[in-house]
Amino acid sequence: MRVLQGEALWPPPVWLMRQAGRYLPEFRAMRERADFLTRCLTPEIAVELTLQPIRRYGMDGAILFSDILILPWAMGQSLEFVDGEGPVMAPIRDEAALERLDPARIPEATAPVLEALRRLRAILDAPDGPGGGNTTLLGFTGAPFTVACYMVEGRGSREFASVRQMAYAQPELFERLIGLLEETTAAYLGAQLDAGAEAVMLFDSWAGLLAPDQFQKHVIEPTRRIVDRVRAGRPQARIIGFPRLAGLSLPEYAARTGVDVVGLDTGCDLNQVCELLPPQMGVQGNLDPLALLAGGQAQADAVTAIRERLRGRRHIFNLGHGVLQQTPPEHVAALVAQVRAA
Ligand code: 1CP
Repeated sequence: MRVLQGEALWPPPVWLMRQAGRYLPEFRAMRERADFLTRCLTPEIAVELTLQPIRRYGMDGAILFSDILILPWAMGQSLEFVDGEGPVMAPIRDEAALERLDPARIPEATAPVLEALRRLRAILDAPDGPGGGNTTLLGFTGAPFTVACYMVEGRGSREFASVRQMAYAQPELFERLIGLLEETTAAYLGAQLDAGAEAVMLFDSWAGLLAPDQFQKHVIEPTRRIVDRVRAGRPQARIIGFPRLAGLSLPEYAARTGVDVVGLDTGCDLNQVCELLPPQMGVQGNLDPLALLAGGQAQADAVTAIRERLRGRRHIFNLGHGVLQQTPPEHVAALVAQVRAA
């Protein structure tokens, strides 16, 4: 939280994207007891899964156990998590399908998520609880473009060609979808902050698939409007933006969206980042998840390089994308110990 509020800390704080996940045996044990949506929508389970990596590693950030697809699900789009395949939804390809989405359902459908945040905040604020009263509680959503990718495609994809084609071929329909997501995302992030999240993160995992002018229109502009709306009633709201694979559009994203900290993906060259982003801009990242999978000296060298290169900057140590399922949990312990060494 201190880095989000403007301080540069040494050593930097650390948490990891997908820190609650299948690489943890205690997560796999819970997985056998309930399907994915049930885990997201049962406060006891979501709280427990959020806390697992805090208990094990004492991470500085606890990210709510949930998913970016909860929002379209809450508006009535069907969603199923299929083993070995990931999310499957009834794709939205025309006006009629878009019309069937009902944002009025969101508050009731997401009530269990907000309840989980309330409970987590009470647990994490306790000085004798997990995290010792020092762990920042992070809420999140997907950013409009990335959520639209899944809503239109109906499943994961490497290219998300259907959604990118819709942006050119049916611009009105696409812009209505992005507009709907912009509005509902801002409201949902606000509700998460009001329920106890101390900061929120916008995951734009597929932002880098867009051509530059489309990136401007469907990533930067909606993000800026979401940030403005969230802050309208909450000037103190702290927001992390993660425009994955943004490449040369990263400086403009950092300058124009108003996010407090920008997430760096694995491919970001830190020398360029330091040159192109203003010195007061906060950054989060960006260890290669494959280095964490490999462990040993290669991991240690990569951690040292990142830590040292960003020394003196507002930096939150993290990966460049999520923890991979095959990652040995000891590698994460070694990472945290090394990041925290004085
Ligand atoms: O139990 C399981 O096997 C389900 C795997 C899983 C998990 C652990 C999914 C399905 N979602 C999650 C949790 C999750 N998802 C979190 C929780 C907090 C944490 O980080 O520990 C977060 C922040 C997300 C965000 C998310 N979901 C993103 C953005 C980040 C990213 O990875 O790029 C995306 C794209 C999704 C969609 C999604 N949900 C689940 C899967 C397998 C996917 C990806 C599908 C694909 O391949 O495109």
